[in-house]
Amino acid sequence: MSATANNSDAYWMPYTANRDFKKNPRIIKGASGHYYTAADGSKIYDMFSGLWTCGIGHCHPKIVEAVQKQVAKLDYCMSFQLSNDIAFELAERVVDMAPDGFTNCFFTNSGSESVETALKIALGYHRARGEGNRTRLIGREKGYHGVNFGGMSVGGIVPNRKIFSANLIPGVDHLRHTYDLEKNAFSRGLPKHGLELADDLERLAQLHDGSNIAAVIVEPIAGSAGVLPPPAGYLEKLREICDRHGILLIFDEVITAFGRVGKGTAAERFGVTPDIITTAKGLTNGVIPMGGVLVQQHVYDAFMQGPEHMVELFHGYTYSGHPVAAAAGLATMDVYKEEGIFEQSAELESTFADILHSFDNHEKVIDVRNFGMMGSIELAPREGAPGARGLEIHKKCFWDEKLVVRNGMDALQFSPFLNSNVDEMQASFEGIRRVIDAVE
Ligand code: PXG
Repeated sequence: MSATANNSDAYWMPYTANRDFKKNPRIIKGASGHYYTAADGSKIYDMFSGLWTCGIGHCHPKIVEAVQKQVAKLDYCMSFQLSNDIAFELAERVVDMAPDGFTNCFFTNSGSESVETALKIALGYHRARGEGNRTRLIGREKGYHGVNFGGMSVGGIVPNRKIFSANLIPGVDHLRHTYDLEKNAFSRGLPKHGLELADDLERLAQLHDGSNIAAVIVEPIAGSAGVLPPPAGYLEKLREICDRHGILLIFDEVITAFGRVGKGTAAERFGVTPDIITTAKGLTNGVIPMGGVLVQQHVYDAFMQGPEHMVELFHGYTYSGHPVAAAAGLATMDVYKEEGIFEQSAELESTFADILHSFDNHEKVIDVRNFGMMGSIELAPREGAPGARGLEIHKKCFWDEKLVVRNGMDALQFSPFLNSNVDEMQASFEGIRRVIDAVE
């Protein structure tokens, strides 16, 4: 068969080598717990928990039931000047899970939309406080903040930006990335070197005058770029510089929130409190698309002025706070709590680190990185064909070892279930080792 499962070529797939994929499609038709079911009926162990989304596992009965009930009760209601009961309930629950000081949640439908929303809130915040001159946004090289124009502009992954170069939004600068193979290769947890890279923010504040900068956005741990934990002390230093200049700090926690690093947020784990946190993925365990932007009280309050009949923020989505998504979110929050998912994640992290770092001395491996339940094994690229080895491993893992392994170019990325079974996790990495050994 040359195209997809039903021999159709119509689907233009996202972030996929479409022509290569359609020659021999990898199609999933079901899932349960930690396993997918492939089109041929075989069971496939998911080493990426969806796409960093399904930390609890697939088709959790409690979430499935909540969604089924809600869709029969209230399928949709207008989201502007009207709302549904459970969106309010979910906002409360999410805010409770966030660090102290966070009081409000704005719902979106994806991580990309959460980022756009956060950037707009940052600009609106300063304007509302009489500092409309604060318009400059700072991102970081190798950052991933989704695919919309704002997020792409503050993002720093070159292939994502390349063809849109002339259309990126103006007034954006970037901190240097913190990836340093020479000094930090094979770090366990936070790398030791690179704290001084946070001073890039001070330099930009000197260059533009800090009073013109609205916000800096970083992933506490860069995910898409291949899992880059921050140098020890780096996030604390960013916070300090932001405070000095009145700059808002935004943590993009689309990956790191909801237990991925053993706590509700990476902010809590690192003890560094940003002003705004973007989330998505784990908010509903990936079951229904939904994102949320969490803000501290002072951010919300800045907007709550002027005539009460006026809309305070001219921004929102038709599906903001969608009742079925919110039902999935509420059930997800219940499972996180009832099953102690964040605690399980924290407990598994050192075993996961041991397994990953058993690849440190492999001849094809140039780096191994980990933090929480996030990890990467970076392979040496093949001469003249960067990314080819990574993709071949992804495919061979699927067909020969019945494993889903994500590759970003030659970096294999791992997002194990937060409630992984250690034996299964170990066995899956043995499968990967066989594949790494076997490929050229
Ligand atoms: N911010 C961060 C930090 C993300 O990781 C987004 C924003 C965008 O979310 P949406 O829901 O619009 O896709 C993401 C998404 C990878 C990978 O391989 C990760 C993402 C997307 C694609 C690939 O790690 N994360």
